[in-house]
Amino acid sequence: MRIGFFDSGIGGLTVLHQALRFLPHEDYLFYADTLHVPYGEKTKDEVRAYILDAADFIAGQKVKALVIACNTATSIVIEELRTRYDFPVIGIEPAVKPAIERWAGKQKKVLVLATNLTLKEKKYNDLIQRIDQGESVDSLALPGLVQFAENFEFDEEKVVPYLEKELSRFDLKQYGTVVLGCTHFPYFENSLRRVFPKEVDFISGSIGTAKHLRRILELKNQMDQGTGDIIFFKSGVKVEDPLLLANYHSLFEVLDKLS
Ligand code: DGN
Repeated sequence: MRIGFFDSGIGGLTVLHQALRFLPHEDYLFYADTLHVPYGEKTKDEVRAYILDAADFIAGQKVKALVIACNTATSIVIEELRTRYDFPVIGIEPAVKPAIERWAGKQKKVLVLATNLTLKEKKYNDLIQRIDQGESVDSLALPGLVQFAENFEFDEEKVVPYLEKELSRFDLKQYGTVVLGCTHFPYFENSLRRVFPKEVDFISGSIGTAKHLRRILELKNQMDQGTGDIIFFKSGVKVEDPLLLANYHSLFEVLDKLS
């Protein structure tokens, strides 16, 4: 049986990319809700309804697990999805904890980049309160990066000026780690590196999510002997267009060059 992956758009492919590394002998179904992307600027109720629709569709395709490869969606509905289905549902959240632990006592702060909705949600605010009362964490929403990614626009000459403008009010020297708290952001690691001082490191939750998925399948004895095959859906419609499929696959190459 396939493993379902869900995101509002192509961001989730940054998580699927890691799953293909850790679980190459599985087959996958990737669902992008491109009709409703971006989620980050919508209301919680709107986004919740879109996710439940998409997740029900994916469940109808008979998957053995579902990865919510979207920080925004995870922060809103992960608990609800876990009670809704009888297969495991795995989410992703900003990797704030490992980022803070790294710099504990070393006078460096952590900057979390995510969507507006993720940063507003209780799940994120509880998380940073719990870790260190939010003292060494700053955060910033970068909706423009989601837009660039959805337009397959990765040209650093376009992205860097956007980042410079958005980050101009921050003193970038104070940060030790930047948390990529939106699955669309890892595509822009090279542009981000050009803007931040070179000692800064970047961390996302995608490796942790892929390893967690593997652990769950191992525990349930549900590992398969697949080939890493992926079928793609855009808001409920199977993607058959060879050009678009080639574009999706080319994103894995973009990510390969980064890691
Ligand atoms: N990729 C999603 C995330 O990780 O939060 C959301 C992007 C969006 O829809 N704005």
